[in-house]
Amino acid sequence: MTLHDYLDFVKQRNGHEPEFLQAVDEVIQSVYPVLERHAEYRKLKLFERMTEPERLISFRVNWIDDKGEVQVNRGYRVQMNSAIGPYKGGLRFHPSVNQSVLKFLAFEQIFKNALTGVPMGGGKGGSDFDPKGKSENEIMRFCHAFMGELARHIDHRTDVPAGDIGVGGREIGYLFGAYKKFKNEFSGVLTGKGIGWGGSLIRTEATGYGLIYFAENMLQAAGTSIHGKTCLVSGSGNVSQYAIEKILHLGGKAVTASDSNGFIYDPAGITEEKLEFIKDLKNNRRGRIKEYADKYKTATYQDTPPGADSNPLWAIKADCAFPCATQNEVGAEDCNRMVRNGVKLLAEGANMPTTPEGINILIDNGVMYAPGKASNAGGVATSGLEMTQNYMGTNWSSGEVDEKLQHIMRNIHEISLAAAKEYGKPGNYMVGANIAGFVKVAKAMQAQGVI
Ligand code: NDP
Ligand code: 2IT
Repeated sequence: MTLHDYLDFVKQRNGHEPEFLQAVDEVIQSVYPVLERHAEYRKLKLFERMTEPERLISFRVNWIDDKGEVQVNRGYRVQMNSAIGPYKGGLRFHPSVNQSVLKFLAFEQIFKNALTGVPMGGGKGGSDFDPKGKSENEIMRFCHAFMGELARHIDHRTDVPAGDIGVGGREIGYLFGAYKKFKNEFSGVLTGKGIGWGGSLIRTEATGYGLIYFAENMLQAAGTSIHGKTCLVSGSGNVSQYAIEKILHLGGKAVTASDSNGFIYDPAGITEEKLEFIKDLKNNRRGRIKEYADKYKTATYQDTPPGADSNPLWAIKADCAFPCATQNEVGAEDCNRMVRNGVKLLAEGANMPTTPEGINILIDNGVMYAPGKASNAGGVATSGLEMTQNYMGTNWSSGEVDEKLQHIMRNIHEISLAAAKEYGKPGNYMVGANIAGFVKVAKAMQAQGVI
């Protein structure tokens, strides 16, 4: 089969799933040379099998809002691949959630989880439920209703969900409570749990911290470091908050944050105090990032019109860029501007935030580029550490978990570079991460037969 044949195979079966096709396209472009070299992988149709979910569950979620009206939402769990461990991946609650979005996320998760070195297969789930503007009771009722169905399909040795957009510590609590009640069982069936009831220290921080550890590895490989660098960060949720925190710890300066309405630019830098304001604003008060500029006069706020081709956040002069909000938030024009402005590194905190055209522009112009499946793997890796602690019935200190996280990110950096070099693309983290993740899963599927 040619590269085109593989793409056609997936297109024919998933024609109406643009995000899924985008994720598959990137991976097949990277791993085609592996398939050329390995007749046994081709014969076993490993790539074709990896693009077909092992199981895709879609279900109705009914709940009653505060006005007493019945609401109907759609819930999903995509159990994509279990060759190297139980299905593992987050739950996303956002109105944009559909089958295509969750299949792209579950597909990415297969390779990301393989890169971590922790035994976890790939999965993802969620709902088109919009948490915005909902009361605390509505959130709780929705989470309980959602788990009412999901509980039949998961187990701590089978499928272990966690958070993603719209699902944080609060939602994990309600989901866990429902699972425990329905199954009459206290187990590590979810990660991102609270400290004191099975959660791991550093899981909350892990994705953002891991992202900056990964970027620091890239910069050190190029003979420099994040110290003194000006950084653009998008989003203001879990990943962004802890990316900004780690940039600060390592002596860099984060100057932006955003949400679905707009972004703030603070040339003076986001300090520890200002970051605490963002955490309180987004995690407790659930307000808009605009309030940051109302409070801190060093900052300006700008609206970002929905559906625009480019975002002026990426036109700000800086050294490093960390998109941490959502898919396809960085387009070709944004990347052209970053190249013109001398941005040296872009590492993805979000999943698939850069469009394929954008990635090509970055790579062709020598910008160091890290794909999310490598650079944001610290979150799921630490979820894996939470699972291990749950299985062992123990709790590690934050120092221990942080050390393991740093080690994992360093290892992902090394194996990605090694795979890129082996396949004639030295320094290409995208190709390297895709190949290293793919080969690990391919070997496991080969060993387990056609099943
Ligand atoms: P949160 O829900 O905590 O925060 C999401 C942030 O992105 C918010 O600031 C939100 O704005 C903004 N956002 C969401 N959707 C859009 C949109 N369509 N357009 C513009 N802004 C948007 O999510 P996380 O921080 O957990 O996740 C962010 C990204 O990181 C996602 O791509 C996720 O898949 C990825 N990721 C998350 C991991 C984790 O451990 N949580 C692990 C690895 C990757 P607003 O405040 O207005 O809603
Ligand atoms: O995209 C991701 O890796 C996550 N949302 C985290 C998944 C997890 O199981 O911790």
